[in-house]
Amino acid sequence: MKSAVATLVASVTAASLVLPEGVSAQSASPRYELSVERIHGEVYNPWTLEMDAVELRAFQGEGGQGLVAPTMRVSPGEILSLRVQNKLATCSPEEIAQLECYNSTNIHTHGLWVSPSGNSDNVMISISPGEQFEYEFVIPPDHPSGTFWYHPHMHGATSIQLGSGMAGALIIDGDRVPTMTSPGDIDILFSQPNGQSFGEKIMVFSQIQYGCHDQEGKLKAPRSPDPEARPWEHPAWACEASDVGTVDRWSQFGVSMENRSKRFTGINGQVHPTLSVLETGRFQRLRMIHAGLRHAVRMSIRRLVDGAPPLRDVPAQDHRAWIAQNCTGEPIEQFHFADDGLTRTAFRRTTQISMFPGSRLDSLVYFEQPGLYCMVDDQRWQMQPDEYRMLGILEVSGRTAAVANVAGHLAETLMATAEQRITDSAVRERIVADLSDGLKIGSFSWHEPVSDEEITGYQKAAMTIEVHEDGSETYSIDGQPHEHGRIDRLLTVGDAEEWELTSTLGGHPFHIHVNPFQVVAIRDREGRDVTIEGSEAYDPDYGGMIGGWRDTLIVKQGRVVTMRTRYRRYIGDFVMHCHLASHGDMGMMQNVRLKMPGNQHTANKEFLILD
Ligand SMILES: [Cu+2]
Repeated sequence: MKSAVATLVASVTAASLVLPEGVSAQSASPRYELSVERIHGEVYNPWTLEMDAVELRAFQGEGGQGLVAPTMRVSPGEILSLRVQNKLATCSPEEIAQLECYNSTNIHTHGLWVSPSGNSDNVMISISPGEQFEYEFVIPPDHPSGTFWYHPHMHGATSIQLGSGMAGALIIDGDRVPTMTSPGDIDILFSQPNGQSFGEKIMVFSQIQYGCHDQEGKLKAPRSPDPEARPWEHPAWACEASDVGTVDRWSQFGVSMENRSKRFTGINGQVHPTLSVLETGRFQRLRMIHAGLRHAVRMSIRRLVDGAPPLRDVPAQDHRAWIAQNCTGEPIEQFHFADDGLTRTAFRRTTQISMFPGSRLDSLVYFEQPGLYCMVDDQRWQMQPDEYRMLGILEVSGRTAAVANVAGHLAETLMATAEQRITDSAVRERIVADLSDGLKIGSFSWHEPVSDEEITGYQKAAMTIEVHEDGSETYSIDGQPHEHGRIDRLLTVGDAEEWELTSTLGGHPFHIHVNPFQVVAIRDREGRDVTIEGSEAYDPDYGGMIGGWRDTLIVKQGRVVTMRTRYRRYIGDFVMHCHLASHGDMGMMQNVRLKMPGNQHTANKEFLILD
């Protein structure tokens, strides 16, 4: 994998700044530079066991690894400065005429609680080819630490750009110690005083939707001879050795094409990588980011049997059998402690995590035995029965480090760290007592529940697909496809509201910018709670969600999601939308304006829809 250009990242540290006397630079303010350009790379193709050559739009910068964007890190109270240079070509007249022009771009800092205006997290910005833009994201001192991410949010071009793998991790690092009145960062418990910090692995899951075209420009998408074949029953999209796969056409997207392509979910820009940074005898933090387009990631980790044929020697049609034969170890327990970057009030123990596009999930894992482990993806969803896929292999090094009880060992390890790192005895005692009571970590959770008394109003949003008689489809929220300049919801800063989210057809990951929300209830058609493990109505995709805070949530047809959110601090215009990129591009999105109380906001009033 080669990148066309390695761009420089200049890190300006506090030491290099000249400041007036009495003014202290509180800390380093990180500065990053990204260029957006077409790069050449390779993607492993499990159907052919070959590397497919690709030419894709990509974020390039220091620390990037080809088809995944560089990781950015920043701390609360800092300003994240980011220069984005768009080095893509100006669209040709033909591209413009065919409405296939995808070379303008921008940045969304997904999940950050920052201003949606000006040169901050403003998705109304368009950076044209040849232009550069200086972003400044003021991370407030009371911003939670956690796993966030960034990606382009250029309406109409998001599928093409995200479907090229243009996404990277954006980590907020924190070292705030909790007090009796304010929360702290869970990170402090992962950094042991003996210097043995927990390991960390960032995994950016991508679904790169590349296709190869013949001389007439026709996509090489072979069809099954069976005219009744369903999308996943067609052969996978083909690429010959002399082809170069691209993501340049809208026709490569949509539910049918994304299923027909049979592309695999990759990790950090690679399909079926072997990730080899994990060690036995030490807790490891997995920072998982779903930066894909459509398919869920439902990952379990199981020991791979010794002597198994290498995964990369096994063609995709044989993977199911290979997994059944070789990924036979007991699933490794994951101690799930954050959703969408926001620390939960307790660890949740599970052997399979579930993620949909846009969401993040942090967990801790502990390996007792060295060796190779399977990352198995359970894709048994409604349209693809019995499908299991591989995400990749984990290579765990070190000596055997068996413990009698991993959960108990985790509690002890975290308690020992708390004992040493937290000086206030009352705070320390509370944290230790919480940890010993079912691994509770409420002192590290940044959002208080929204009480009934706090609610000032109600909102409803139905993610809607209308299928018309001629077979065409309309994608919208509440029936009106997204339109620039039309403000669909006018909300008031300081309010707290309860929302009801539904879907008329299919499942849609709902995402709203700026303020996260608290999940209050998820019910099925009969009104049954679907989040309780072991109950009849249980849906594992919603396991343990009640009470948790997040910014992205799958809303399935037949489910009613109730959530509550506070509109805090930031005013301005932003969006809420389905995070299946093609649905958002086709109009399943609304413009939201957060205004000051008492401010009637006349701008765009003629477009205002009030409900
Ligand atoms: Cu959708």
